[in-house]
Amino acid sequence: MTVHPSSHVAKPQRRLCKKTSLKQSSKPLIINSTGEVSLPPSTVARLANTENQPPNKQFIIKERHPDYVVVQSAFDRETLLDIQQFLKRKRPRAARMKNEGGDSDDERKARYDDRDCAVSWFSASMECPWLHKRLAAIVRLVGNAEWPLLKVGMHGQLLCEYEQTQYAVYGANQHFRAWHQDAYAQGHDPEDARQLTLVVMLSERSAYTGGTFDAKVPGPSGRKRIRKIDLHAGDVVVFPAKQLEHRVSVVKSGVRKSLVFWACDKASCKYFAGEHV
Ligand SMILES: O=C(O)CCC(=O)C(=O)O
Repeated sequence: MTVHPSSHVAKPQRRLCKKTSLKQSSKPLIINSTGEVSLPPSTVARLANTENQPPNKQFIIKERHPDYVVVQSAFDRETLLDIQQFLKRKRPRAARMKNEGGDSDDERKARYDDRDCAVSWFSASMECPWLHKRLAAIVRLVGNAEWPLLKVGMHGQLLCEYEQTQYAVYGANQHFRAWHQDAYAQGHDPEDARQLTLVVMLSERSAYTGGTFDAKVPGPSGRKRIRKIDLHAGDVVVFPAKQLEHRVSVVKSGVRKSLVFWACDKASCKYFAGEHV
């Protein structure tokens, strides 16, 4: 489990009110007075085109497993470039892990030395609404369709909260090799409200070696076995946060980048029971 540096309250990290041209970038980023990053018109048109498709045609399922689903090219090359542009403003720092030790529920969680990568957190809904919209659509149309863990409102909208989005960067020899779940049904931390996880692969397969996304799934005999999930840039792996044990193996060369997006339900979490609700 990754410890979120702040609470679930989504806050933009910085607010800029001008047109910013990034170094080494051919495309300018348009940042409005509330700090939101606007999309280039070409991306707006592409995304609108996708949203007009019937729900079952919006996303291509590349792999369906009882414990996870892989959405193929949920973000195309152009949109990935727009995401990279947005992320250039972020300054990822060494990730922290939670393990308070003893026999608390945190014993289940990964240890400090089992992870070595850099992360940065941002509110997708506030800083990059088009990205948030696409991720939330995957939660609704893929994740919650597969595992109906989130309540649905009268108009089909999900009654859930979204945690801040994690941007992770793994250089050579870095990893998240600790087997972990993103949340625990018996856990007492705010993160245990996570119900569905989306991991977005940002890097091309040729950009790094190693760094596989591994899942522990039941084998034919019932014993768990390791499955290396093949992720190409733009693919998204979706899974129930309180169910799938997973890890990222050591990156041998190059740089691997990902986003992790969580849809949460406070009612599913002991932390928010009683006085915390
Ligand atoms: O970077 C990834 O592919 C997954 C990261 C992860 O498992 C996590 O942050 O919990």
